[in-house]
Amino acid sequence: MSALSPVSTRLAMWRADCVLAVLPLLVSSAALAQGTLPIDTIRLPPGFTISVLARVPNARAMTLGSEGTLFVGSGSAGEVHAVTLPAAGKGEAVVRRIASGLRDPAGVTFHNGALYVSAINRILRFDDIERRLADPPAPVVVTDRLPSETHHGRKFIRFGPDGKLYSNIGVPCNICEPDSSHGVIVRMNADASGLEVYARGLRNSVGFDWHPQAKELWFTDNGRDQLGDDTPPDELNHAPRAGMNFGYPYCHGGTIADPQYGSSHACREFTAPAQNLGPHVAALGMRFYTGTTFPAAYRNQIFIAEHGSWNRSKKIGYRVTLVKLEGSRAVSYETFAEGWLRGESAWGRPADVLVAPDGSLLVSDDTAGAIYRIAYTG
Ligand SMILES: [Ca+2]
Repeated sequence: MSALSPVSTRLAMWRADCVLAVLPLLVSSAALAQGTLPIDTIRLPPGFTISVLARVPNARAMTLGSEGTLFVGSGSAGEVHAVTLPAAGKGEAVVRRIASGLRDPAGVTFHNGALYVSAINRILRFDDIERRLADPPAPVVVTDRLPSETHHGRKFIRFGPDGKLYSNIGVPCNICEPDSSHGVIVRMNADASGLEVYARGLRNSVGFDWHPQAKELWFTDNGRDQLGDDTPPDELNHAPRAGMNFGYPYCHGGTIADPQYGSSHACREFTAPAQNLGPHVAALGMRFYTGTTFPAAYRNQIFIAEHGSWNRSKKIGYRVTLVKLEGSRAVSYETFAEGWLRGESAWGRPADVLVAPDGSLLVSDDTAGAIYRIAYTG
């Protein structure tokens, strides 16, 4: 994201300051969902099928409520939507807009009946939301003290198995030596007290999840730009404990010294990625597959939404990839779903992945404005 012009900065500030317009609105039903998206051009492994579950404008991060409602954040659209999934995968999803006028509400997570939504420097909480989808409450401001830069300023938020609320805080630059509060993943109590850095040496992580059995954190990190088409890689990292440093801005991909900053710290000082991903693929959301309806080989393996490159002469990414683990070691990195990129033109961009209650894999797309459902039908 480039620096905002003064005019758009004023607009962003105005949007941040204005009273939230919380207007429930039935946006669409699945009857409209298939639309004109060329979904049949998506290529998947044998036995898998993809369909459009719902149309959701600018769909970014996804989370599930305890009663099964899918919540979807957005970027510049400023909206949050609730999707009531069809029972047993049949029938139509119902999409409701439950918040608007927010500043880049890209992150959503659910805890104790409440939906938490990030909005750059703020985290908001919508209490008892699943009982109030048609009449959403005004949000409670959990905190407004996260960093307010818009460059890498969207916050991906999740509650961890320790009950803490985790968020990325990206660096406000392409490459720079950040202060101690940027280039990190932080965690805090649900009321935003007790904030501490969990991991540092990141450029910008827009997706993380915990291994379903080991309960250890894994996260994607987006590599720097302007080092050529094929370097550095994006990263999948493993942070089993607090206090680890993953190398930015000194070392990229475990072995690549940064031309500007690499002389002051060696790569061996840092934790290398568990898996190097494609260069500039923009790895965003990731989830362990915890369902039971995909073949057993997928159980507890990692799906990654690759939003797609801009800083490359030939585009790559625009796909969903799969990293397989043996224990806590990554052993393969392969394409799972592709076809949003046709030549040098992309009709859609995966932003997040989530395992639905029925074991299907949901994929959000902020460009086509869609939630896809990938099912195994054998
Ligand atoms: Ca790194």
